[in-house]
Order: sequence, then C-alpha cells, then structure tokens
Amino acid sequence: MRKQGAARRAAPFHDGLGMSTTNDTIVAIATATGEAGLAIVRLSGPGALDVARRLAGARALPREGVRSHLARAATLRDATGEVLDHGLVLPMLAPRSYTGEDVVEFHCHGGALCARRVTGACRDAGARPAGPGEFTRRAFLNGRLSLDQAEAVADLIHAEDELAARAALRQLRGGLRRDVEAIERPLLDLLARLEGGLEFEGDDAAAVAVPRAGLLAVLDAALAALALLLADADAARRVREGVHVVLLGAPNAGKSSLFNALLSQERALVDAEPGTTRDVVAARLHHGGVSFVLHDTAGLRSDGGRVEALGMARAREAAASADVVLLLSELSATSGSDVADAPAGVVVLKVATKADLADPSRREAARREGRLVTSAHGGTGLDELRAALLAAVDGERLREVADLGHAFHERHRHRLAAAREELAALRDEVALRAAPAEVAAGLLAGILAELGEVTGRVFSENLLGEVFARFCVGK
Ligand SMILES: Nc1nc2c(ncn2[C@@H]2O[C@H](COP(=O)(O)OP(=O)(O)O)[C@@H](O)[C@H]2O)c(=O)[nH]1
Ligand SMILES: [Mg+2]
Repeated sequence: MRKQGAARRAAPFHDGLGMSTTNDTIVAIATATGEAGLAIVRLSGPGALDVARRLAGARALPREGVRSHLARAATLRDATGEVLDHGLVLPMLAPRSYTGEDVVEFHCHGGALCARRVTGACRDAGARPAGPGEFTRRAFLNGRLSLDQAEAVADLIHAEDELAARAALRQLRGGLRRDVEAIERPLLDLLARLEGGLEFEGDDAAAVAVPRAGLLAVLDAALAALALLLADADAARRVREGVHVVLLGAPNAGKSSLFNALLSQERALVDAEPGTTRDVVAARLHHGGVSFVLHDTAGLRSDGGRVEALGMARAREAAASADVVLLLSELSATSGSDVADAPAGVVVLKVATKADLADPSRREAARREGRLVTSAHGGTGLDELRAALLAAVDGERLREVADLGHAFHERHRHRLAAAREELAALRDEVALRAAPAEVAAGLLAGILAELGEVTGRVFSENLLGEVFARFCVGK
C-alpha cells in the first residue's frame, strides 16, 4: 500500500499552482529611455502576432505562414490609420523565443515618442503593459531559463565590469544550473528509491530499497560537492560587486590623497586640516581585470567633534565589511600612529604614506617591516600597491569562479548552505541513529526543496516576486 505522505513528497515540485497566468499578451519598451538611434518595443503572448498585425498590416505579418526570426520593414499605424513610425517588425514564434511564447519586436526610431506611441497602439489593440521582469518571468515559467539563469540576465544588465559580465554570461549559459543539477540528480534518484522502498513496508519490512552504505556514499558525495560550490561564495560576491577596499588611518595620514592618486582623479577632498573627510566616499578602480571599490573614510582619532565621530563610526562599519583594509600611517610620523585596528578576517595591507617627506633610510626600514612605501605626491609605490591589492584578492581565483558561472548571489548561497547543513544532519541520522527509510526520505525531500529553489525547480509566488523585483519593466 502506498503511503499518503510518501506519495505527496514524490509528486513533481514544479506544479505551478496559483502562478500568474500567461494567456494574456504583454507589451513594453525594452530599451532605455532617452535619445538614441533605436528603441525596441516588445510584445509577448498568444495574441502577439494579432496585436502586431493591427499596427504593421498583413503584408508584414501574413495571417498564414509568418516566418520566424525574419525582420520586415513596415509602416506602423494606430487604429485610426495615423502613421506612428516606419520601422522593422521581427516575429519570433513560440517556443523559439525569449519567453517561449509568440514574441514580436518593433524596432522603432529612438527617443521617447515613437516607442511610446507604438506601445500605446499595442495596448489599444489588446496588449497589457508588462510588469517589471515579466518577460523573463515568463521565460522561467515556460522552462526557457532556470531561476538562476533569469537572475543572471539581471546581473548581466547591471554588470559594471568585464569580470562581472563574463560571470553573468556563463551563469546564463547554465554554469551554476548544471552544477546544482549534478548535485540534485543522485539525491532525487535516492529519494525515489527510498520512497519505492516505503511502498513495501507494510508487506515486507526487510525490503529496504537502498542499503545504508550506498545511501551514505550518495550523501557524502553531495556534501563534498556542496562544500566545493560554497567555497566559491566569497569570490562570487567579489566578482559580482567588486572587491571592497577601505582606507583607514589617522587624520591627515594621507588617505584621501592616496585614494585620489590610485584613481588618478581628484575624487575626494584633500586638505591640510585634519578631519576633512567625514562621509565614506566610494569609487571604482579597475586593475588587472578585477574591479575594486575603494572607500575613503574619516580619519580615526579619539578627540574629533560630533560629526567627525559619526564619520568614524561609518569608517569602522565600512571596514567591518571590507575585503581588504589599507592601514595608512605617515612614514615620517613617530610610532604609534596606527590608531586604527582592522577587524578580524580581513586582509590588511600596511601602507606608509608621504614617502617624499622622509629620508631614504626611513623608507628602507619601513619596507623591511613589510609596509608598502608610497607617496601620493609623485606617485611612488602606487604600482606596487595596486599589485599588492591584486595579490591579496587572488585575481586568478576570481577569474576561475567567473568562468565557471559561479558568481552566485546571497540568495543562492543561503539555499546551498541550508541544504548542506540539513544534509549533514541527515547523514548523522543515517550513520549514527540508523534512521528508518521513511524518516530519511522526509529529510531528503526537505533538502531537495532547498536546493530546488536555487534553479527554481521548486518555487513559490513569493520567491518569484523576490527575484523579479530586481528587474525593470521591459526585461
Ligand atoms: N608631501 C606629501 N604630502 C601629502 C601626501 N599625501 C597627502 N599629503 C598632504 O597631507 C595632508 C592630508 O592629506 P589628506 O589626503 O587629506 O589626508 P587624510 O586626512 O588622511 O584624508 C594634505 O595637506 C596633503 O596635501 C604625500 O604623499 N606627500
Ligand atoms: Mg581625508
């Protein structure tokens, strides 16, 4: 006799119940607003061809035998016959389209007006304005993209440097999805076998479908693979966001000057008066294929004013979430100028500043102590400092992670980490307490639910809402 609970767990996860329907047709401008050569209006849904035909005519989009992926020139008109634009009409028929539905793109003249009028005419012809990320959401619901691939689309759009873009492209091509699915597959198979075993329980309790040793082997392999994937988490964040570098040091140590010198621009205010910098100023530095986010901070000292104290609190906050802290002190200053204490677990590079003011013996001594000797005036040591930054973050490793498409988000990391924790608990249940198949199956189903949320094999309306909130209209 098949058990109720087991039968429910064995049901496919991707039931899509209560999901938004995709039987209407949506329209949005897919390109950024502003003056440009072109603007693209995108239609998707079962009525896309009909709506588009109302604007472009049956010559451009015949009622029979529309050729997919073939653009035609057309005059676009509204319902009254008023000409809206001359442009291209590009039909992409289901399922070979971005959303998996019939899609039509109008390539209009750029600027706000043509595309807006074309969109309006599409609405008059029966299309509904698309919500944020709705095209990509449909692509996911129609199985064209996994959820992590959909997220990679947003990452690609938001990427600020080549490494982040490369990582997003690889994730979009299925880098992360493949590796997560490779972990899931044996676990899904194990679950099926465990539940298969449960069916016999009533008649023959001895017929255990999976011997314990085999079960442990599968769990151990999954644990190892998850650990490997999670080991990329830190590098993943650095690839996506850039490496956070915080400059700390006493007032007048030369932080703002070094910040500007590294960026080769006068970004932060520099003055001989201590306490000039109060807010944290951030700017990007691209070096060696890695993107660094430099943070200039208020000087740390014990006797600043109230606003300065707030600035110092921000400096400490920034340092707490930094990847690298540059601890600055003047080369010619007497000892004890390292007032800043860097938080644990952060790479700290000690930097001596204003080398041009100190005599050569002093520089030598500082180098021997392992400090990087620099001068913002004249540029001494800046190349060495950039090289040290690159070495500190292991740029090679960041490139590896980008190439694997493993630049996953906090959302993915949380699910993977939860799955690993639950897997370890399941392993203990089986190894130490000889958990019965039914208990193991229950725990395993929970683990697979966690893992499934990475790729969207398991999803809820809430999860989709959370993911697609990051998208803009037209994507
Ligand atoms: N000679 C020399 N003066 C510097 C150098 N870097 C900074 N200064 C001076 O030191 C003072 C404080 O610099 P600033 O960058 O504002 O220090 P911060 O308070 O740590 O941000 C300013 O008068 C700068 O011109 C340097 O490399 N050489
Ligand atoms: Mg400053």
